[in-house]
Amino acid sequence: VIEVHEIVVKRLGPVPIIKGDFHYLPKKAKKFIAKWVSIMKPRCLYLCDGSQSEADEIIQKLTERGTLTKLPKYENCYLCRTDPADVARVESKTWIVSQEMYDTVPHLKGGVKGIMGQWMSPQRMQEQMDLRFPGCMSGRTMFVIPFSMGPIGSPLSKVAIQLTDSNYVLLCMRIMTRVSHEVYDVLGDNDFVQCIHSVGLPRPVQRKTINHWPCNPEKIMIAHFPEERRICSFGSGYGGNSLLGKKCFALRIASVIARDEGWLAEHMLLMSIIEPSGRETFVAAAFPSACGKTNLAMLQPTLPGYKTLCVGDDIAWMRFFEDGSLRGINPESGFFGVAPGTNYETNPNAMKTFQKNSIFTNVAETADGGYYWEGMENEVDKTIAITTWLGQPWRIGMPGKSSHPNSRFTAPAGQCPIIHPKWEDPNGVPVSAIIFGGRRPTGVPLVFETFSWEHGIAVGACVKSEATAAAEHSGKQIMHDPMAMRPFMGYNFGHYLKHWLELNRPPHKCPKIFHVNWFRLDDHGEFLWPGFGENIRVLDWIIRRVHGEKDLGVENAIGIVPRKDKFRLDGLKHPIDWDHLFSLPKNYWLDDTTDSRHFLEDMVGNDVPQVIWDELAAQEKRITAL
Ligand code: SAT
Ligand code: MN
Repeated sequence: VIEVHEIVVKRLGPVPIIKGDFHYLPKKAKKFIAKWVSIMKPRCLYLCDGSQSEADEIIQKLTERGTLTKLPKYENCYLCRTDPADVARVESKTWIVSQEMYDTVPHLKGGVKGIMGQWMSPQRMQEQMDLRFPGCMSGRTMFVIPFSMGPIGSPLSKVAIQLTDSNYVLLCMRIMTRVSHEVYDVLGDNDFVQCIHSVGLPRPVQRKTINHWPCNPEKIMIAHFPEERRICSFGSGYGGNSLLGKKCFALRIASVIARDEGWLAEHMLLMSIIEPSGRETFVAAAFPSACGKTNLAMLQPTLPGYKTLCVGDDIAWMRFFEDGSLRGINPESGFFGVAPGTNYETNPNAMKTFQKNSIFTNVAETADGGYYWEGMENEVDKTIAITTWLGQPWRIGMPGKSSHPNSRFTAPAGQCPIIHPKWEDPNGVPVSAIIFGGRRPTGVPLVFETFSWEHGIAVGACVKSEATAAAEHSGKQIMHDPMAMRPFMGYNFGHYLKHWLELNRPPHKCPKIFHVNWFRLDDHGEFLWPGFGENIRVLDWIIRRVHGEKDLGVENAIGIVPRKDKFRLDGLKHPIDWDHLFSLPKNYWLDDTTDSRHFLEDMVGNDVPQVIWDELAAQEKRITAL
């Protein structure tokens, strides 16, 4: 036991450091840690270095305690069941704090409750913090996690330090981000993003712990301070609430840094498509949570001779370089993917990625020590005994679900069989197309290209999707999710649109923008498009458009759609209803455009840039003329 550095000692007396050497840390890191030790009062400090022995030690502790269950069917894989009250992001308890309200949220008409982010004043937030953080780590170990988003030392990367009292969070952060002592060398005397996380259950506990998963759902609060580059998260141990490198930093805080520095932090996958000729094209695609970004990013093409490679499945940081090209990195180093629906048919590359060194959260377990979830019916012995995510005995065919719909796998990106050799290139990869999309059961064609950068942004601003289980929303309602960023905006969405629009300036070569929808249904409620590996056909059309191949499309009221004879339909297992798949029901689109207009008026108000209104008006005119 070594005693903490004198600044800590002065404030609260000795707090033992059970691992690591405090003296070695940069001054600003020491100060930050000391401050939060004095507020949260942990029993001891554990300075993480990212080594394997560190993971082994934590895993052993968690398996002994019962938080993790080893899945002996695979190598170094574990199952974690959370408290069933802590299973998804909690958007209603997520806040952005800024001095000026309108830096965070748009100007809205009186009485309108906005959905593009929640603002709280620094004063009010301080009151909320004071009700939660003082003493919140009492009796617990505080882990200090130095991490980099993006390859350590890359000009596109950013470093941060997360404090947490959850060892599950530490294990997941080690997969999802680059945890390393080297971060301190990069840091030097510079500032870093400050990430403070507590499960919010000091000892002795006031609330019964379920599944050895401490949390405090009634007091959940995820607060972002973009001006200070700080995140304070309380009460939840789950995913987007607690792995602060992910949505909190890489999207909410980073979107603000990106605005200030002239780049983009987006909720997008990054991948490349290699045609039989060998030509490689990179695309970025933004879909709301749980709409299949991971499946597209790891697509296994059905068209012979095509190959795809994955750079990232959730977040892209992109910047225009001096030669005008847009280049992007995946700031993460792992996948936190939705488990249900994933199988060797829909996403073989994901399945292969998580055969070792992975964590499964809120899935079911088979009697032979494997994972199980909805969608794996054909890949396990159908009679095998299963234990559900709630610990109940269950078998395939019984009522109810084996796994939570937002159950997840957490797996190292480097294990993906089609990970791009350049996925950690400090200069990123060149992005030639941007694709928006969502779950749209009616009206929206399989694919269309927008008419311009400005029209593409307008289309992105009107992205909608069926609600998913990734947050607390329920039911099948269609929700607006502009740019797939609604839950992840760090600043005023109108200013964000302006920022996007202003990027169209010399020498920037703005990529073409497309919209896709794999989820359109026929009159019997069946999907009109097979999706998954067959989506290569859509990507093929997109990249041929990008490279300027002639006569591929026809203009209609919403954009450019494929000419049927120029779209690869050969070899599809089942005939498709092309006319339905691409139809533009006039009344549907009139309603849809009106709905989008109302959404922008109500939720973004005066902050909508005029160019977006112009694009919408032009679209309305084209639809009316149908
Ligand atoms: O829980 S996360 O926010 O990390 C997943 C998602 O909603 O995309
Ligand atoms: Mn996501």
